[in-house]
Amino acid sequence: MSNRESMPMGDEEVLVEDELKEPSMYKVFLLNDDYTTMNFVVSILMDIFHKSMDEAVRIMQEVHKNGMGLCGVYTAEVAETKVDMIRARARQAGFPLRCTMEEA
Ligand code: TYC
Repeated sequence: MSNRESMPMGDEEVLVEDELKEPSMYKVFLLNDDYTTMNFVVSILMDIFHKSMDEAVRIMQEVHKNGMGLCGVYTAEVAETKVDMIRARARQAGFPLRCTMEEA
């Protein structure tokens, strides 16, 4: 995005440019393990990532087969919130389910 034609670059203008930039986006991944049930992972994908049953099963199977799978791409704040929610639900249910986020 270019919003700085003929603008001087004092502190205020730098701030304006930053505010107009697209936010960085983050991929959220689920990681496989041998103990978390498939049903629990599907419910995480439906509840936290708003996937349909078919899509949730597809992503769960991909994680199970390949070790990790992409759940979605979000702004930093949304991605962090989803990661926190997954960890809280896994801890509460007693599953060692892990997840991670990385800049897209
Ligand atoms: N591998 C697990 C099992 O066989 C299922 C599973 C899928 C676990 C995806 C974690 O992120 C995961 N019960």
